Amino acid sequence: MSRDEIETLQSARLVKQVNRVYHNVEYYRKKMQAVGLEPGDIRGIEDLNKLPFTTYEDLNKTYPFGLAAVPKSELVRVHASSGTTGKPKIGVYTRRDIDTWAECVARCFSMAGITRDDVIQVGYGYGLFTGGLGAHYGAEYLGAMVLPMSTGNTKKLIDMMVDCDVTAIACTPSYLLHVAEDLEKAGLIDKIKLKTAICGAEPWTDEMRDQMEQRLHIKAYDIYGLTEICGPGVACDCEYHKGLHIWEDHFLPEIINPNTLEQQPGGTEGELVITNLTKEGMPMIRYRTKDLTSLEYGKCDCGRTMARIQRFKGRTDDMLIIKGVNVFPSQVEAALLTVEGTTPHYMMVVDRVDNSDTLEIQVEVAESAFTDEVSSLERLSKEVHDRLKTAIGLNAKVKLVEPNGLGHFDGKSKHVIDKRKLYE
Ligand code: DLL
Repeated sequence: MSRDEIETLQSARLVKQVNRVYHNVEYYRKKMQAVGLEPGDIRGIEDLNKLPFTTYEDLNKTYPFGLAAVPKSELVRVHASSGTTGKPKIGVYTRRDIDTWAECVARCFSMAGITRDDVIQVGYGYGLFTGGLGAHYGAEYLGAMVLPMSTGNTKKLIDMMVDCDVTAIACTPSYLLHVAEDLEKAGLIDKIKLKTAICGAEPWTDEMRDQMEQRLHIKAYDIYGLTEICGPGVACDCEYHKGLHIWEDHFLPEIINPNTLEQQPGGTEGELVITNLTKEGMPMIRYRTKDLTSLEYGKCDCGRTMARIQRFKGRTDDMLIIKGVNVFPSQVEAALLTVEGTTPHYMMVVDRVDNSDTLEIQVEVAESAFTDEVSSLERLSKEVHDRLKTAIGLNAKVKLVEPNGLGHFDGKSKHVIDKRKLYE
């Protein structure tokens, strides 16, 4: 499609979507009324910047189904990912939303050269996380054969990769490097038929791509998405790796300056904002993703005309992605507050060792609980570990520190040391 054709389609879909949410979602209607807007004021994408933004705080206030634009009986699926200390961010889907999502993921896979002749392992987690089922439905939509491996059993993944002549894999980039290492150790690199990897859910670098391509003799592609919009499959890169093509017929992207909230022109960095043009279940209108990047509108060397999301530069909030799991320091803090004998003085040290993310939580012990008795410190350490496991779903190494041992800073204290340097 030419830029004109894309924009004409987007405008028609935006007008329809704004009408739907105005009439079906009280929360959106009130937000529009608060700024004096009626659906008729939105005549096309040129009027997009009149619409109020939607944020995580809106999702939190209306949790779980307050932004649904259809009756509950029309909803067939719920996915979720961590919020801060509030409620999880959720996405809900109608039957048609599931099909649209599968088609978007299938387009990504197809752009990466995957066809119905491929055998694909899905190594993203299945469950509330969108990665597993999202990739699964996309691969089936394409007609490929899917092995729903999920996460957690690398030995079985490797065995079946060899036995079933697996040709493609969808998983996080850090996990794929871990798989590469295990394949090397087992001397199995020459026994696999893998040719393509579709990696996403966390930021990764060109160096990581080079490593996986060289070590596994494959081509690796970058896939982006987020629960609130649908999950994986919002955008993916083509063989030229000059940005991730966003499926603009379903997702209307903008870049805003996160401070002034002004729309920015192509090529300028800022916060990515996405509007769901076709989602029925819980459409997001100008959703602030908190991901920092820029958009490139020129035609790509591959011939595709849909805009490309450029390298991610970070986030406007303090969300970390550790082993593919979204984690907020505020969740760690809230968990520590429930453990008697600890203080809210803590430091999260995130690193990548042997291609696997590690998380160490250093926490100051309260004066009252500080003792030389090893067994009671061990008990405290285990309790912190277990509470964190429940709160964030990760096994953290816990290091107890003596009172005032972390040093206190003036002003805003620093709670994270991320040694991975994933954003350049
Ligand atoms: O991570 C959806 C997904 C699953 C995408 C599988 C790709 C593959 P959430 O758990 O809601 O959804 O996390 C969304 O993860 O706002 C980004 O900050 C980050 N993210 C996702 N993909 C990429 C990527 C899934 N390719 C949040 N590069 C987003 C950089 C990514 N960051």
